[in-house]
Formats: sequence, structure tokens, C-alpha cells
Amino acid sequence: MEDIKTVEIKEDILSRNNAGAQELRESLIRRKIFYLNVMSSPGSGKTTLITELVNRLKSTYRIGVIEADLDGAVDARTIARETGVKTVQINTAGACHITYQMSAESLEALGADGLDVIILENIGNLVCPAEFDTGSAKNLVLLSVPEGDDKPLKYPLMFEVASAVAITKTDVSGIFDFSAERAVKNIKKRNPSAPVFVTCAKTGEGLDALEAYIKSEIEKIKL
Ligand SMILES: Nc1nc2c(ncn2[C@@H]2O[C@H](COP(=O)(O)OP(=O)(O)O)[C@@H](O)[C@H]2O)c(=O)[nH]1
Ligand SMILES: [Mg+2]
Repeated sequence: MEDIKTVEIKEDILSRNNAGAQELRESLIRRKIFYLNVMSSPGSGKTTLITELVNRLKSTYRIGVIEADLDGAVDARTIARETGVKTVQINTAGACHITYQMSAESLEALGADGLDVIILENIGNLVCPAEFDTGSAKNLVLLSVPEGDDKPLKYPLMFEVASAVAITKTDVSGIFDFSAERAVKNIKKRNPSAPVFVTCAKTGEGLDALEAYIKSEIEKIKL
């Protein structure tokens, strides 16, 4: 019988990505640039929350936003219109995640060196983006009320790689069978150390606390 050789491509791709991302992270921190990677399911409120956060932070910091999508520039246009900050759109042509190279090229296109804070809205997906380190200093993961409080149990890696988690859309809690207490318990099972913020971009609930957390992480890099 023919001897078939098996090549572990995924492991190789991931370890190369991790090494490149680590270098990128160190380089950004050396240059005192805070890079925040925002991840969640499609429609869980990333663009809306990023808009709110940028509008709160932009008087203190020079901010840029990278919007990653499979196709189109809808979110980049929204962010540019609603915040006025420098924004670039990257399209992955169908890929479900962005690699550290895509991340590095986008930072270059944005002009990272003139900025204090860069926020990346990653592809909407609870699986692949968690596997691909982008070189960010911190990962903010969103869990919206309509998705259900069990998602941290079903998508463990996404919650394991989170530096912080924001539960979003609490204004619709009454319509969905969502318990913030259960969600926090499930998040803590995956990641005991990540702070969890209970937020709503529409009512402003929890945004002061989330803004304070992000500011304190930015200032750690600026020291
Ligand atoms: N009720 C409610 N809707 C929200 C909230 N945040 C975002 N949305 C809506 O959810 C939809 C998807 O939001 P978007 O920010 O585009 O999510 P993204 O796909 O993760 O970027 C939009 O119709 C938003 O207006 C919220 O806090 N409460
Ligand atoms: Mg979006």
C-alpha cells in the first residue's frame, strides 16, 4: 500500500502566525500604540459599541479604526461618518479571520505611527478569529443578549483569548431568556480573570466602566 504522508498545515500556519503576531505586538507597545482587537458574532454590536467608545476617547487620544469584513465597506463608512476618525477597510475575500500579516498591512495603511489607539473590528465569527492572533495588546469579546447566555460554553476558545468581555444589548434582556448572572458564570468558567462589563450601546449602560477599563489599559502602555 502507498505510504501517505500527512502534513500538519494548520499547526504550522498557526505557529507562524503566533510568532509574527508576537513581534508585531512588541513593536506596537515599544512605539506606545495601544491596539485593541474587538471580536464577536455578526450583529452582536461591534460597530455600534466601537462608535460609542471612539466618540468617548477621541478628545484624549489620536484614534484609528480598522474594519475587517469578507466584502464591502459598510462598517468603515459608518465609523468614519459617526466618529470622524481615520478608518480603513480590509476585505478578506471570503476568509473567516484575519492573519497577523493582514493586521500589519492594515496598520501600515492606517498610519499607525501617528496614532495612540487603534481599534480593529475583526470578522464577525466566534470561531476562526480566536485562533489567529492579530498582534493586539488586548482582545475585547462581545456577547449580545439575543445570542444566549450559553455561548461561552459552546465557543470556549473565543472566551479564553478574551482580555475582557462586554455583554451587549441589555435593553432587550426582557425579550430574550438571557440571564446576565448565568452569562458571567459561563464566561468565568472559560476565563476566570477577564473582567466582564454589562453594557448597552443604546442606553449607555456600563459604558463608563468599559471606557475606564480601556483608558487604564491605554495608560499602562503609555507609561
Ligand atoms: N437593541 C439594541 N440594538 C443594538 C445595540 N447595539 C447594536 N444594536 C443593533 O444591532 C445591529 C447590529 O449592530 P452592529 O453594531 O452592526 O453589529 P456588528 O455586526 O457586530 O458590528 C444593528 O441594527 C444595531 O443598531 C444595543 O445595545 N441594543
Ligand atoms: Mg460591524
